[in-house]
Amino acid sequence: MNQHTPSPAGPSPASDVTRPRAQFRPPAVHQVRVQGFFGPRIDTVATTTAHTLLNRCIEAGMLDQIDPDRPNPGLSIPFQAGNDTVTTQMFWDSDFGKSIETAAYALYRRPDPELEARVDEVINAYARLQDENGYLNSWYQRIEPGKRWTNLRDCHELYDAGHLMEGAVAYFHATGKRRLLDIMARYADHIDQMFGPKAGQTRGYCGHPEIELALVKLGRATGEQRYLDLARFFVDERGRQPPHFFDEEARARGRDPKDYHFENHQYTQSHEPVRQQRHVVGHAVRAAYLYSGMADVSTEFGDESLKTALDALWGHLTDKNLYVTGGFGPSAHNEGLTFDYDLPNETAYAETCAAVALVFWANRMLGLGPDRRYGDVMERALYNGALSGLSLDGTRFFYENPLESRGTHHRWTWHRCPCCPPNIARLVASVGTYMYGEAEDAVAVHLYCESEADLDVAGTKLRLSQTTAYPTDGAVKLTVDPAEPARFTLHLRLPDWAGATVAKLNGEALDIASSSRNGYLAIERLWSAGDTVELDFEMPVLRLHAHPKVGIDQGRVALQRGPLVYCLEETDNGAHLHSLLLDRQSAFRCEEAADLGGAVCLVAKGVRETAAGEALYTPQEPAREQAVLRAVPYHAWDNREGGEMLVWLRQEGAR
Ligand code: FUB
Ligand code: ZN
Repeated sequence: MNQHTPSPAGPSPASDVTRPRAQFRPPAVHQVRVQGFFGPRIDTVATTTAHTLLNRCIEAGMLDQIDPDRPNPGLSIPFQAGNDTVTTQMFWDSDFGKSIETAAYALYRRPDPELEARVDEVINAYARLQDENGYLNSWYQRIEPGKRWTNLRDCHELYDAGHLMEGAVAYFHATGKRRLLDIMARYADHIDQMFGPKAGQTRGYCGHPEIELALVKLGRATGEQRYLDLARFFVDERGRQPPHFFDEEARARGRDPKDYHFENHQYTQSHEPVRQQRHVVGHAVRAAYLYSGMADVSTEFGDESLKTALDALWGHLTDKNLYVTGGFGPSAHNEGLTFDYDLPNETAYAETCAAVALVFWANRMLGLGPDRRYGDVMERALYNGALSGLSLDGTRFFYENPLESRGTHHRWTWHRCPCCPPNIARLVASVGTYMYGEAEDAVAVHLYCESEADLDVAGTKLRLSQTTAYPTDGAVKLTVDPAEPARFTLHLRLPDWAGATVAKLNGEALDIASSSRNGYLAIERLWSAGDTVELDFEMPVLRLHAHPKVGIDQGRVALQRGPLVYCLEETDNGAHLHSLLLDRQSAFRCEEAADLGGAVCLVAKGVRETAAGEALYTPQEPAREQAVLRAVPYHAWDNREGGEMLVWLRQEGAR
């Protein structure tokens, strides 16, 4: 299917800033045809999940809420405990936005007139709902009229707008249908009038970032510079004080700003201006959406001051607060961060949306130039903490992604707060776009997967194909086919988990050490059709140790092979997974698991301990017997018989 290009032509550069020399932009979804590991997963989203999302949104009453031709459903979900201003029903528009986006990407994979008709029905309802002045929010138009723009801190109005904008851009590109794009452009115009630094405008921003990155997408799709400027305004304005915008807003509602369940505005990352921020704090999804928007604004406006903050935030997250699965945000209380090295396993919140948002953020950091610090984390979050959110059959979803379960944690079919299902679905359906980056005189391969990409570089069309069984195997053959011979640099990520790596250009060995920059092999040359690069990443099974400050993981290891983190499940290993110890010297055998869609499982030797008796405490050592341990990829857990699960394993035997 063709990408539908917008009119007028793309956005013009901001006039008062210099753009960075090499901006790496992800290709559009349709430019990459994905097979291999992600191929069947995209097919499942296209054939199943895209419909499931719409079914469940509609069953939950969301269409009743947005469609003015249907009876007003009123409040159907009670306000959240401890917060008398928020119900998840307030952000149902965002669930439709993400579901429309998923459907749009699904349509590239597989024409589906029924799916398209269903999306059109939702869009038509939004068209009927939109106010004369462009305003569009089903909660404030139908359930709580008269209160719009009174509580940006809690009530998600701009967040909803952002997700509908993302859906609109994706649906326009996939189908060429402008209706939702035009609706959201009108709404963006309205928001642009409402918010800004001019007299009569509100100098505010949303409690849940999202509008920033969405406006950049809308600006790029429509060519409207004002949307990019508005994105920059929201980024710049955040945390500007005193007085704090949310405090003023609360007072205007007749409320005491201190009457709030989270202190000091860290929850919404508005505790200080974004350029001063160095620590990832507060609600995890909000954080990663904000940083994604900041990275977009940094790329669009060549704003190095944002990059300084983003680099520090990245380091703080990945050095001290990231689960080995790429999930983050350990606490259910704030759905977010607590203190450094606080990475509990069984109670890990690690919301699917947070890992998905981390992929978004990493991908945008890669827009500033290839750097393994970002590419590796993007891969870790994608293959583990994000992908776990979707069952193999595409119909069930995790919200929390603990690294240990006593057998009671399972995917659900729907949730009163269904933010995660359409988030992981839209990510999987568009995963090709995360694999590559295009710049004026360079192309980057961030993720390896059997695929074919149609890119533009150095003034020519380029087809870049990957032949590989990755992540089952670390051998990747890239075929470079420019329409005309062209000089450009091909950047290829060298994953940090790889053992010995061999690289060849047209069959000749390449010296990796002298040709790498920032963890990417950089090959600059005049490329001609049929040139090949072969990479062979050794994929040892790694036993990862956590930093000593992560107390709970001490004396334990997490297994990783290639990008995949592993776990034990009760169905393979019997109950009481904590009684198993991995043999320190054991080799690992890779086995294909037919009951997990052919995933590679790791089999190793170990022992099982058995308690001496029923005593809660005893001086007697437990008895030990030989055992075989079978580990499965973390993302694939809870797809068979339910039971215990464990990522961090004890070890035994001589060092
Ligand atoms: O508030 C909107 C979404 O719902 C958040 O991103 C998730 O954490 C969930 O609370
Ligand atoms: Zn979520």
